[in-house]
Amino acid sequence: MIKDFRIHPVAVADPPLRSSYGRHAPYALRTVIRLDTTDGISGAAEAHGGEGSLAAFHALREHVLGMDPFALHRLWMRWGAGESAGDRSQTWLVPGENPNDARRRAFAAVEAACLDIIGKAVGRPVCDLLGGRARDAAPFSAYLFYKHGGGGGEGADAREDEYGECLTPEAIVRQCRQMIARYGFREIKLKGGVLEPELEIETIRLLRAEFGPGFPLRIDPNCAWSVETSVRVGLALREELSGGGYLEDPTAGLDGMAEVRRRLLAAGAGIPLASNVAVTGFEDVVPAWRDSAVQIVLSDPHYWGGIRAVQRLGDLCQALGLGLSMHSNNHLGLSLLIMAHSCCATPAMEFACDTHYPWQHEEDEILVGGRLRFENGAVRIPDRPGLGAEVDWDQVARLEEKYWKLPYRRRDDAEEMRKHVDPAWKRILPRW
Ligand code: GKR
Ligand code: MG
Repeated sequence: MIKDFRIHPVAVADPPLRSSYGRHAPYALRTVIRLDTTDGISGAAEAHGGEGSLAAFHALREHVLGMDPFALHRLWMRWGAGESAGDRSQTWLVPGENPNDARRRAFAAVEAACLDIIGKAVGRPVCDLLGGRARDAAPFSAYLFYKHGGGGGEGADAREDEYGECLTPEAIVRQCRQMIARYGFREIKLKGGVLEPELEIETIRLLRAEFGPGFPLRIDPNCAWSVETSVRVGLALREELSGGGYLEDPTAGLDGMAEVRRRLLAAGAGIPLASNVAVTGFEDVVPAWRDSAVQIVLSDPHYWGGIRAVQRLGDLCQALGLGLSMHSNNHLGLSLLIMAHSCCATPAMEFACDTHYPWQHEEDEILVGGRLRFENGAVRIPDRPGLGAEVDWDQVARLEEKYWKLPYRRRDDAEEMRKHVDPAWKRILPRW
């Protein structure tokens, strides 16, 4: 039985990465939770951060205290019944800031912590509890960002800037070389929607010229483009985004995506469209498939409702003939483990998953033993029960102290743009 539920908001240094949402703040916000059972076993999980997540966890707490960690369906039946039916898309709100999926995000973290407990109780890793491993290691992609100079953090807490300013196609190629040399990634994702589309096309072409077709490429402008621009970029990059690559959320909404797909196909370009903006829950999958708006769904064990939700999504995608990949936001090692278990326990996960992990720093890791290691771009499931790592709770306490001292309570990339780049900056969709 669960006798204690601790909720720790934390702040983690983050470099000034750019996307169509704006610019990352010097700190990314996360929440680390801990459940303790009457048998003396504890489980942990990591989730989105800030005050919205915190409120959801505090509301969920009373349902979790006294529960059997095996009784996850019952918990969802009670808690998920209150889920709001409103818009869960990420068109305007970044993942983790939409109140309409706050309940499933909080549930997902409790599920991961309960699976951690169950794994420890029976002495097996989490993915072995869920049907076993489709693969022993989870492959991840090199997630490239245009960025300003700076490594994240502020003042005396500023971090080393490993990648420097990257606001040109050449600088992104350099960033990619560095990242691949360090982590061994075999697939590449570029966060677009930042520079003029012509420059982003050039960036993808330079990446192809440098790394060759053995490294599938994807670009994700988070809806910054009109249907016309999306088609123009798609046609310009029809070679580069084929062969295991994809075009992710070029434009807003399923109707827009469907129109892009129709026009690309009519021009003989079969590059698949992927989405984590328009497709964020099971409710969206059939409409996206029916209208041929999306060919690859990006899962995420955080906001889809947990590791088992990713497995169910994999089955649904397979039945509909859709591909499956995985989305990421800034995160620490505990989330990386949740993502790795989700990938390894889901046979349908055929693309390397996204991860922001290279953008965080050793000083902020909350796992005993430090940062997790990538081998050839993949994270091996640890040979330990549960999620496979011990949390350093003193470090969590230090990061929580920082959270309460700092003014950041939600992710607001537009505000950071106004502070540092252009006082009049507004998110405009489509921008090009
Ligand atoms: O970290 O700026 C970012 C990304 O734009 C992130 O917020 C997105 O959710 O990585 C994400 C995506 O694939 O859309
Ligand atoms: Mg995306």
